[in-house]
Amino acid sequence: MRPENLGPPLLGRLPSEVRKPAYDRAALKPGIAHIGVGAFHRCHQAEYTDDLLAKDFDRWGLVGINIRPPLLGRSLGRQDGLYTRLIRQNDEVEARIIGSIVRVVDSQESAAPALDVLASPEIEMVTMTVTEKGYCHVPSSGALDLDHPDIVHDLANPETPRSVPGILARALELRMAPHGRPVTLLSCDNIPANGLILGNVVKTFAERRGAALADWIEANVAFPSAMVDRIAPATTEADIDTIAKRFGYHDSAVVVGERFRQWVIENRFAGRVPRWDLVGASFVDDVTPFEHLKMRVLNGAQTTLSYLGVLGGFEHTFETIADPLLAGFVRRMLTEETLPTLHAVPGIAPAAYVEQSLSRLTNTAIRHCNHQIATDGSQKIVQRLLNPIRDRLAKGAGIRLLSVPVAGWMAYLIKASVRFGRAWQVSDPFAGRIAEIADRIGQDSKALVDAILAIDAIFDPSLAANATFRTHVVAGLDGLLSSDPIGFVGQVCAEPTDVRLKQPARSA
Ligand code: CS2
Repeated sequence: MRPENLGPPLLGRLPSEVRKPAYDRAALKPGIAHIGVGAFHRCHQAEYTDDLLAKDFDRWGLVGINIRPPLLGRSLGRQDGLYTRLIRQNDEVEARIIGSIVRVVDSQESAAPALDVLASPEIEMVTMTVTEKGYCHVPSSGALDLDHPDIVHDLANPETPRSVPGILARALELRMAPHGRPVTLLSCDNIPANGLILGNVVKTFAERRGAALADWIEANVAFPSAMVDRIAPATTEADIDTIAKRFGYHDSAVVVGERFRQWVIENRFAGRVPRWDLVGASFVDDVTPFEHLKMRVLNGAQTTLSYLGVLGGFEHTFETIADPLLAGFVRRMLTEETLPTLHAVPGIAPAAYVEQSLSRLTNTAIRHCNHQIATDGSQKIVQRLLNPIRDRLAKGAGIRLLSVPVAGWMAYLIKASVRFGRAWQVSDPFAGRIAEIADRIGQDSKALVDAILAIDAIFDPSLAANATFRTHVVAGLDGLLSSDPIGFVGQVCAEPTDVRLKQPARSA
């Protein structure tokens, strides 16, 4: 028999080891809207908000909105917004019910339900985790992609938008006339200068709707940048089973994360602000050094391990990093090539941060699939790999190690093509384009790299033209498409540092 569903009636009967909301949920008022209620949001912003409510500071309730699948009504909605947040650290398990989400809104079929919430005067903070591609920007430049099919649609039909920039611009238009209350739009995605990018795509869209809206946004809307961090993979059936077996109830919205969490938010707000800084978040003047550190080190390691891991036959991050050769590679890449590109970060010693990040990835209870991290690589490699590569090239420093995962991303998509035997299924906005290149060109690494580097939405033309970069990526792709990709990584590791740091003699 299926155990009882989680919901308000069950709260008083849960095992004592499961922590419950320490505040009166009935007293909460919607004040924050979040777009993109996935595992990460449930494990991060919603938990910080739950902490804040437990401190009895204000009555901020969260309204969770999904504009893409999955439906929220079927899981969180049926549980009145309640769900379990499990912290798993190897053998340790810590369960807590989060109560900060007071309402969920499914807006996949039409933007209207989302617009109702976002335009309402009681909402003063809108946070979002809509994935990198949700911003409809050109990854290499940050500009709004005016050729994006959803943007083309939304500019033609601004009252029935389907893209994030279109929905936000429409919501702001609906706020402007009736009540004009200011609002903060806070991006929580892993894109560099995420507040700037969000502000840029929304304002570019709004300008096309007229000067009045653009001017109102300029005066009343804030777009702070933020760095968010916690590893929280997509929920699996096994996680739902864990709750049933260990605690005796059914929770289809459970989320599993590591203990580590971090949230650094630029101190640039409009309207009232939830005091997340009272519960562990930091409000700072400049997020840039924090976001570079996190995206280049932690995310850079994850991306590297995901591609090398899939090519080497590993399923999860923790299994990939358990391979001494791959662990050695990623540590050297981060220490020798990535770290020198970082600026001082207040209170964080970079070398210790590398070790802490690598150690987080060894957590055997966090079953983060390599294919999940490998998803949408075209939207991730700029900030995780290409930006540090560009910084190093500008100083004449070596990039051989950082070039390997760039080739890894290419190999991952190439091997998904028909010509390369459809090794696995992939999801990336550029997957079709790269499969077409692979099908056309076949095994010639240099020709493959030439064609892929010509995609200027990912590779800015000056980087693509750099002979050192091209040479290393061609060598990397040759090695990773060979029958022994991990052997190739071993060869790269076996070469002494001074050789790696030399400029290659050959040019492409
Ligand atoms: C991961 C991130 O899937 C991915 O791209 O690299 O979700 C990562 O786990 C988070 O950024 C950690 O904070």
